[in-house]
Amino acid sequence: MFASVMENEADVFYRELPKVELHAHLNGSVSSQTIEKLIVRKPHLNIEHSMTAIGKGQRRTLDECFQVFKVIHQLVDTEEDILMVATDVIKEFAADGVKYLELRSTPREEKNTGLSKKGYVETIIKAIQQCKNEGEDIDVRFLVAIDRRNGTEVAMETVKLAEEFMLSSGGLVVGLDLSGDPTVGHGKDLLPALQRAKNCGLKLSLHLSELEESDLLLNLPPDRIGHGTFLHPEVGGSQSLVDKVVKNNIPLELCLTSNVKGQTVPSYSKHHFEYWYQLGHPSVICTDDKGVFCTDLSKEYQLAASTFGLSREAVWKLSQQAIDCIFAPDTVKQQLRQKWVDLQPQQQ
Ligand code: 6MZ
Repeated sequence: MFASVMENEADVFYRELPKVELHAHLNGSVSSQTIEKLIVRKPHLNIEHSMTAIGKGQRRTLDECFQVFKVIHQLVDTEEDILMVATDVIKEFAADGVKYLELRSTPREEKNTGLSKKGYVETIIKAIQQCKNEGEDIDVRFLVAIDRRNGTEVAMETVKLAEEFMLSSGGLVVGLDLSGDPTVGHGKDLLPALQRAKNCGLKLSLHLSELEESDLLLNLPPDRIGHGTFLHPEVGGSQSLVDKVVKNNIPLELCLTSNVKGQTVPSYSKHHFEYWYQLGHPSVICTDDKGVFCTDLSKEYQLAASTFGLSREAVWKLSQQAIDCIFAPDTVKQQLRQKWVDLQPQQQ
């Protein structure tokens, strides 16, 4: 047991590497330790660990992945739960060497527990502030997420909520995420909400999947792209989509384990990281759902390095360049760049 845990842990170099995490869904990031605490709080739900995580070597359809989130949502339905989950997740990222984190989550209302969407976001902000006050060495920002399953009206409400918090959170709420089951709804119906978000100064990170929809959404243009699995010609995309991404210099958030376990990419070696990395396009390694997919950011960097033959120097550069893609202002970028300089090993 101990040996297998050791085997799965990333090497020291990757754990000590300072990292930037830009694509992490809160409820997908809940660790097994935190799930354990939630299960103890809610024994009547009869939820077991195997229902909240996809282990080593396992694959699921994307639809099955979305079922897993539903189970976790049952476990996380009060402000108290959200506070615990968010502080645990932030501390775990910090312990993994993440120096800057953009967490994203879909505000939920739970009639049974009196949880409101506003209370949901406030609680996450509280968790971020608590971790800061406790001296955690990590700068955390928040992206309010739209789950496309909830339709256009909710999308617009979510943008208004995000707008409110962007103005009142002292810079902690920096943007908007569009996520959820890509087979539900159409991006064109969400355009007015996304356009409004953009106009009011929220940064946009969009999960791009369907081709026709991607073309439309790229015209906004978004500030970052989540996954971007089907953009390039070799996987059924097109050169014109690639050209739009390159012309607007839109960074990609790439999540290797998530894509392989969720079967949107056939294998690690066929992951589109290679395509974009070879183009020299800004590509940021991320976890997506570290709890559900049983990973962490150190492992993802190590996986990218071993799969695509990256030297340590190249890995260092990759993590450093992620700073250019963050949504926080330039002053934060400067601080992070200095941190990377201070932490750089003398000899690599
Ligand atoms: C699309 C995803 C996702 O918001 O409750 N989510 N959306 N693709 C993915 N790749 C596997 N992983 C997570 O976190 C869970 C929610 O994040 C989105 C889904 O809407 C999911 O319900 P929060 O914190």
